[in-house]
Amino acid sequence: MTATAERTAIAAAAPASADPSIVAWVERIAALTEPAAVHWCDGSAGERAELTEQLVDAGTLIALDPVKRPGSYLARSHPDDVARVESRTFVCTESASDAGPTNNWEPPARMRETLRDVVAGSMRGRTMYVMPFCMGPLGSPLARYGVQVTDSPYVVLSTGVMTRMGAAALAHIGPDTPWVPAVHTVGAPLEPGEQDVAWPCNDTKYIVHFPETREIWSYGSAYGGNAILAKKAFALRIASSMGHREGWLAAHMLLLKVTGPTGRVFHVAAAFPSACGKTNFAMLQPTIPGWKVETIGDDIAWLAPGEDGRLRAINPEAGFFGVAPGTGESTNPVAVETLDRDVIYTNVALTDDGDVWWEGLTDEAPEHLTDWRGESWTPDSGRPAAHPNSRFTVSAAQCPTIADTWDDPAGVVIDAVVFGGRRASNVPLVAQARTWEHGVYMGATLASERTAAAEGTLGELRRDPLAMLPFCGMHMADHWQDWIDTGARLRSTGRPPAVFQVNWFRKGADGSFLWPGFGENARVLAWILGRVEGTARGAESPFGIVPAAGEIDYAAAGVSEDQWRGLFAVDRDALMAEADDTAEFLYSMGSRVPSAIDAEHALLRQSLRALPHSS
Ligand code: GTP
Ligand code: SPV
Ligand code: MN
Repeated sequence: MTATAERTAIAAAAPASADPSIVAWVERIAALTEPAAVHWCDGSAGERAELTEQLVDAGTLIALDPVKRPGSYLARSHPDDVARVESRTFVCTESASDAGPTNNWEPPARMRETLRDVVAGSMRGRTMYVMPFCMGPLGSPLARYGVQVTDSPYVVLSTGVMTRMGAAALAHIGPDTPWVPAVHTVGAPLEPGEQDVAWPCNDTKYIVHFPETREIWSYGSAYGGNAILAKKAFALRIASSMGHREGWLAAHMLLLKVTGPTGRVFHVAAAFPSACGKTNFAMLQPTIPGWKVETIGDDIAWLAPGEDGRLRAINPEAGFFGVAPGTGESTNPVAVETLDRDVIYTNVALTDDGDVWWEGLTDEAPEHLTDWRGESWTPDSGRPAAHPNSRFTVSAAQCPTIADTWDDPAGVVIDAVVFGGRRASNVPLVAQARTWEHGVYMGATLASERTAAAEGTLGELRRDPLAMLPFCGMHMADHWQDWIDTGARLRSTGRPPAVFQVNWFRKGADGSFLWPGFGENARVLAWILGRVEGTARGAESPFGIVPAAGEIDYAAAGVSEDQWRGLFAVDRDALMAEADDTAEFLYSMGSRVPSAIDAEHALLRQSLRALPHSS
């Protein structure tokens, strides 16, 4: 077939509702990547069933026991394609200074050339799938659109769960609708007659963003955030830059709805770095009577001041791509129930009777398993059965605690904003910011111990401002300024939400967690909302406002008085050293750091200097 005939075939196969701009782009990418076929996804159940069957035949998916796990499958990735690759993630703005010091940068022209070279012919022997998708409720003024092409049917299934993908999204993209083009290839072309592998990928990887022209290119990985480009690449990196220009905020935040004992309804947006507790907090089951928590989102929120002057938020996603290890009846029973059907599991262990298992699902491991690499495993094997970053992909709609407002096109009104990290020391269980600006400072200077969600050394403490370090598609300090400006806008018409910092992970001298976490976090949440309502008492501390004595019944959570004191301990020397480190960090961010952030830092220093010396 000649190139021209092929292009005509693509146009002929395109749905009638496809905007010509999409068809032309698909033709261009097909000419570059040379797929054997092009499939326009409609997002239907039939399409899903067909692709699933194809992936089972190819050995990419293993069908789980249809009684124990109906409609559910296990995928085992290539052992080197198990997490996001931050070192291979690029933000390519015309000027390096617009990507800022926290991003890998290359000049767009050079990166385009590199990409053209690696991507040329990369889909040979494979089908290119075209996935129109919508982030946010279809038709919502806050929703945004995109089209991803991919040569991975596993990525098609995942995107089908995680976004509103298919014909309905396509129908919403008219001639005047901006849409973000996203190219994804596993980078493993097949020669004629070549046998495919279960998880094709490439040692070379590129996850590239062009925020100014709003494009995404991803090469070499089929894993999570590297490949489901609607998620981190679009809904955080490109979206942070879109929001900068349009007056809204993209945040690595869960959203939850809380009904208090008086019947008052609150909404909370909370940012925690990867694998630091968002999904768990979003599905929290309160241990205190009278409180009800419902789920709106577990990973990403788009926030915008509404016409009423209140901060509103939507969850742009439609599913959960959640961390499996640690998810069990005693920690997150809601997730366990959500996972009882129609789930794609990636890199968990397989039981001998066709079920899945991971560390923390049950207290005791089964006597025999097949581990995430496909090898025989027993409790004496001395290695985890599930990969620490193994995940489940499941539709949000099947979560038993999903709020009926979770897909409200108008979004929900946010009453409290929370920032949290994984901190063994220095950071208290909870503190309220004195002002919006103080809250943005807490978020901007957030540090957290590294997890398995990306490559790197586990446990190493690093700054993760606003939990956005790997996800900010712009200069980080400009993103802080967007937060400061949002507060100013909200203040001009009403009141910005209250802001808090939490830390579920503080450890005692013996190295164990001081706070039981999970459902008991409801005690902290109740105090937070009590502060919003004006009913809970606080006390001044260098961290901000902490619960006054007697405000949180820690004993009922099984926490001793000593442990409670440990959760709020103020070690002057350690805090001074951290403040020095913060100063260096702020300096490293350059001259764009908002003056309000510098002012908050000076205030913190002042309050630390006023403290009595550590005994
Ligand atoms: P991403 O999907 O990577 O963005 O992660 P996430 O922020 O949604 O984290 P998630 O809720 O999946 O939790 C990650 C890990 O932290 C899991 O192993 C949880 O069991 C554990 N975890 C969550 N909440 C708590 C808590 O309150 N206390 C303790 N000790 N561990 C927690
Ligand atoms: C994270 O790492 O924050 C995730 C998983 O939510 S991924 O989609 O792979 O980025
Ligand atoms: Mn995340």
